[in-house]
Amino acid sequence: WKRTHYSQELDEDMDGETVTLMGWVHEIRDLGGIIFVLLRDRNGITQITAPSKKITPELMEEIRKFKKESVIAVKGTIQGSPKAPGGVEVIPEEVKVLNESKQPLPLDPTEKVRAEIDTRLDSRYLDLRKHSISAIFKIKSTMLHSVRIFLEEKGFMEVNTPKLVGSATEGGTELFPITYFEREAFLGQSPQLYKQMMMATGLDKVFEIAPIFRAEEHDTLRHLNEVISIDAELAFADQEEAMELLEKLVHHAIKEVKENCQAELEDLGVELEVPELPFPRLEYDEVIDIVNSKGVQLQHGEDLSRAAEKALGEVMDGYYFITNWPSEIKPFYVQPHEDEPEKSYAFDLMYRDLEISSGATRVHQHDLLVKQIKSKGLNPDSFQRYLAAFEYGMPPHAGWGLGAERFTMCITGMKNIRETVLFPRDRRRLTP
Ligand code: AMO
Repeated sequence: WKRTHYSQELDEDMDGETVTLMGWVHEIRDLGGIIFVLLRDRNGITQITAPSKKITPELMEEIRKFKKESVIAVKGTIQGSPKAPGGVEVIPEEVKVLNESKQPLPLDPTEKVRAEIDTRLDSRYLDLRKHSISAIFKIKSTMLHSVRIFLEEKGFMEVNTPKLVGSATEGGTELFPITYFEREAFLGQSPQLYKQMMMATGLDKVFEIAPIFRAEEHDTLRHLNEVISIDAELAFADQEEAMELLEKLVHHAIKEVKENCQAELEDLGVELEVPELPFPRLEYDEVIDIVNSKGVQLQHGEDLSRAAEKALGEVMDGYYFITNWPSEIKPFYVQPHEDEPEKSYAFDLMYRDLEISSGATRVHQHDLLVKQIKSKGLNPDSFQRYLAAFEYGMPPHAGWGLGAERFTMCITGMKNIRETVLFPRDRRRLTP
């Protein structure tokens, strides 16, 4: 037995041809004299039609015993059938149950009975049999692929940095401590320090696509404890170049998804719009005015609250940058303005009310970096090896981190970040 075709490869022009399909029993309808089985495979569904007039009683009995979600192989002849999905049906000649599914099912892949997200995540292998769910991951995969191609074409080299680390990088979010032999260590919150150290190597342009770990305690639709971060760092560059790279990458990835994932977007009912370049740029001070004008309190020097993000999202429809953030709410590695050090060269990329990326021109001057580490209440001694890279020829540089799941949410229209991760990790969930 060898599979010859996927469901989607069958059409009326193949009338009379013999094919072998393999997949799952999506549905079975037994009308006595005729049995209809819907066989579902990676891309589609084919109707297997078994009329007692045309096939042997033994074969009829074998088919009658099929159970929902069992894995089957069907060898048969194609016959044009305008009413069947895809315009064809297959009249079976031989069938084989490759593996029988237990009954009852923990959830119904035909979606006649809708399941809660927790039930779905518990049985993710079954949940993903729905084409409307696997579509999200095909889109995510296309997005990640297009990001890699885009960055490589721009001269970026893909790197891998450690996820077992000795110190914090981002203020604000908590670290996951782990036991590292006789010492304490942490799961990496961001490749920040490593991608910056790469700038001192002469490799100039690097990117990494890898997990980051955040011990965020809150339970929201936008946070997980493990996500994939798309990180880029560019030497001899400032925030303007970093922002331009980021907006072009976002634009390119959306264009690629629109071109290559038509069926998946349709499965999700998404009309994807390719955003126009350049993206609007708002200054932090303007954001305060907008938010306050919507009746939401936001003081200068505060990070955006959820209410502030929502108010902003009502005014700003697509992708946009927020620039000139106060230094006090940005991490130590962000370059302050020379003449007005309370302002920084940091930016966030937003989509409506959702932050999808942060970036900045970095501090490349050793002494200023030490000063900023201290002013954030951190100890420069724990950054010794990182700081050393700034003493022997560190070029000016800039970069950003783009959350792969939040970006996938923007493209697929998902409201819950859990929908965009195969096996999400949140405060309550560590399995499967
Ligand atoms: P930041 O902490 O803003 O910046 O993270 C960058 C982007 O990563 C995503 N992200 C998350 N997504 C879901 N759940 C989380 N818990 C979570 N944490 C982060 C978001 C966010 O915009 N080192 C800097 C980047 C840089 O300056 O290069 C950083 O990590 O989409």
